[in-house]
Amino acid sequence: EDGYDLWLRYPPVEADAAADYRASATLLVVAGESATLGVAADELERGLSGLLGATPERAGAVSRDGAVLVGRAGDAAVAALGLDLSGLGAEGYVIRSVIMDGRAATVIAGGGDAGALYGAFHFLRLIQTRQALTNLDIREAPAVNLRLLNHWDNLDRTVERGYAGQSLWDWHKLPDHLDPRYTDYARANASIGINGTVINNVNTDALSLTGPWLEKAAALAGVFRPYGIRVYLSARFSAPVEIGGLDTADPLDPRVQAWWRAKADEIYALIPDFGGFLVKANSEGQPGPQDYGRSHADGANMLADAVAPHGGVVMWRAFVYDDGVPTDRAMQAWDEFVPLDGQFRDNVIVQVKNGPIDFQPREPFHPLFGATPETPLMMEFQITKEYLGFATHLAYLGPLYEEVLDADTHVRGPGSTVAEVVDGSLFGHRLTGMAGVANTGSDRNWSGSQFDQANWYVFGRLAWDPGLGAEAIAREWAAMTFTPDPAFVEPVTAMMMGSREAVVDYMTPLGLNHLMATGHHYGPGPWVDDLPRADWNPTYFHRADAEGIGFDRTASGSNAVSQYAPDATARFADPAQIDERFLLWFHHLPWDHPMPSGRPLWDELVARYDRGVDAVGEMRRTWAGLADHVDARRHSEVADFLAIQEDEARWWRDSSIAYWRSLNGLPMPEGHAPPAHDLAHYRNLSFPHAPGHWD
Ligand code: BDP
Repeated sequence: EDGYDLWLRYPPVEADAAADYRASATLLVVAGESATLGVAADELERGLSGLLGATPERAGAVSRDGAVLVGRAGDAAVAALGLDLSGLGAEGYVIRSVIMDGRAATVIAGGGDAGALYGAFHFLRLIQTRQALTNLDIREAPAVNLRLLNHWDNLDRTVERGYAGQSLWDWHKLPDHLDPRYTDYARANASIGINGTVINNVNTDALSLTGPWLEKAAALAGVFRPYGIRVYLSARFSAPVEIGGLDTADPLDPRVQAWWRAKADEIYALIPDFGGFLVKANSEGQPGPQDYGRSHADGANMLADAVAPHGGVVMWRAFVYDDGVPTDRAMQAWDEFVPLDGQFRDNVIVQVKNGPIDFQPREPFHPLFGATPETPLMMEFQITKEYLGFATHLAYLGPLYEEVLDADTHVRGPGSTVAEVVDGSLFGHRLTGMAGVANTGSDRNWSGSQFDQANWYVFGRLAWDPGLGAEAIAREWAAMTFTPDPAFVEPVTAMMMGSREAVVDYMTPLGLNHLMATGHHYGPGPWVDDLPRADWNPTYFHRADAEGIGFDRTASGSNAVSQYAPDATARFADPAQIDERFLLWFHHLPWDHPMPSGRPLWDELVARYDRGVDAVGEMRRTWAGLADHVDARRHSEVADFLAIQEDEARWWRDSSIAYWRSLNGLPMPEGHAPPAHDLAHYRNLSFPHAPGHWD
């Protein structure tokens, strides 16, 4: 057990439960023929034979009690059942206990191919999580259309912000050799409803749009297709110049438009179900329409027109910040995109990070959500933990995703959640989506750590249904990935649910953010103030001095708070009303500001750091106590990583406290130990390639 099998392990169920399950899976009847039904049937065979120790016989009809029938709405055997399959779309499905020809059977009926496959995985999950297979009456359809992984994978096989080895895509051997791992990747994604993958980095190379690279992409698309997964590409805006021989990439120039149309035609000839383009433009030095005095809408629409005849989409990112020092970087996306509302083509969707800065351990929701009634927005979450301790720190991101999706934008009155913006219901949009920046790589365990697999898993499950709840998903994942024994699942679920808050506490408590050291974003660097752009420096974000700490985003400061709807603004703008988790994001406050706990701000801050470190110690103890439930290899890997995490949580705590004290001169609050070393010690630590022992 090295984690390769993810949550699709299918080990034998306990003997006393197996008999009942076997009685409900005696025969496998596939109602029609297609590549997707083929892989659905294969997965059912594989899963059932692993879980139940008996491969169900394949049969042409339900001739015995306990048959499993899998098919699509249009297949005769499914249609004959007269089930209500309306409104499922191609990806929805029902799973029902039925009587067919006098026999008890379970039907897994997809609206289309993908639905049948998703239903098959759901059926297996029922057994994996030890639910009964009797009286089933399940109906599912995805909340959003585009459920995508974004791979920040480069053509040299490095992965930007990837902590799990090299890129999964072995470009060198593509398109001629198809690593079986591509198929397992597709299975894993299909099992959680992910239906698209952007295979190259948003900081992209125009080369990826040249013939040989398109052939490699087409080869991957061929592997993924039966699993209902489409390939998308990040497109470099200046490609017409770099690989097209033009002297401009101006989106209003007819030659540029013609070049992109021809490029789209070329791509679709190779990949008929190509999904479309993802674009990072005019951000962090990337080229874009503004280089020619044009707007994001001009750029997006030009690409949208090129893919529209083929049914493709353009996902245009709103993560923009450019040269010059803004008053408040958190405001730039709203400033640039709100005026463009209503100007985008129907096949453009604007992709917005969950928060206004950049994938911090905690941020308030991005103010664009709810601010563009005429423009569909898709959510961009980061699955890879760029700012949350890479692969070694255990942080289950379900609560982060859930917190953002459940956040109330107030734009159409109370209860106008971010999830309703994203699923299209708030403004009636049909094009909807969620993207997750992937954490996969060539490591045997895919994600760099066993528990980071859960972040891939929860992303997919919440993109399918934002209402599922992070906790239920954690429970499901833990049961499938390790063991469904409640003596394991309950403590592990509790540990996972508290883990992200622990990271927030020891890295960036009370709304602080972006305090990570330069470049790599790993360890603490709250003192860093020497980077060329003001907004790359942690000091820009925390604004601490002798008197106080925090970024004033109210009317007396940058007034970023005014970008939210009035009710949300009122809540955030008042230090007495604001949720203290966002306090220092919006307010600059004196160190003795009284907190809801009754403690002054300084004491509260120190208490949070200690709470974070203690929580990691508790996680270690919990995990140590579960050794009997987990195979030795995975158990010890997790235990090692938790030890690293505890050590580094203390590093974060001690160095941050030492730094704040160098500014405020305050004594340690009673009962809290001073940092182990002085500030100079922490400032002088450096680890050019990888961290070592900091102490
Ligand atoms: C930041 C990353 C950077 C990405 C950028 C983006 O540090 O590597 O290129 O986001 O999303 O979080 O474009």
